[in-house]
Amino acid sequence: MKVTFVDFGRHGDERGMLVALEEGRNIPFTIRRVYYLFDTRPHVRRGYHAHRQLKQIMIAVSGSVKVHLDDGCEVTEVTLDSPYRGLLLESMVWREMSEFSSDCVLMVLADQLYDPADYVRDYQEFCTLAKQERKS
Ligand code: T46
Repeated sequence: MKVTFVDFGRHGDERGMLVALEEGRNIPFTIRRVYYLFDTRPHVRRGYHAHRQLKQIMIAVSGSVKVHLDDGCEVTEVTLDSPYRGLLLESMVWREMSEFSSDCVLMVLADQLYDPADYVRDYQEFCTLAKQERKS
């Protein structure tokens, strides 16, 4: 599966907790964009796409969310519920996010600027491309 959990060091003391995300140290790519999803409505499922090139790390900095993942070979579902655990997604992974808690803030670090042409939104096309990638 082209996804990996990444655990971040926690700097805690009597005042509370702090996590630092640093390019090339605990983030294995150049951070070119950061965005976050919040105030997601109940029962919403979103995503339904893969990326041709983009790599990302998702972190539930607050609350929790389920992520359905499919790399064309394997399908799995994980829960993100920790501000010190990220999920690294390589390119060509189909993702669907669901069961957002009302307090969920899902922060995403990406190695490219926003580019709608990088999205594969048709599942059949994704399966074909993933198969071609495996053969090459
Ligand atoms: C992903 C999951 C986790 C922008 O203008 N700039 C951006 O950088 C992004 C990510 C989105 N947008 C606009 C495009 C849409 O009008 O924001 C709107 C919502 O984006 P989208 O429908 O793509 O949201 P999700 O939740 O389906 O997917 C997003 C990311 O697009 C995607 O890369 O992996 O979050």
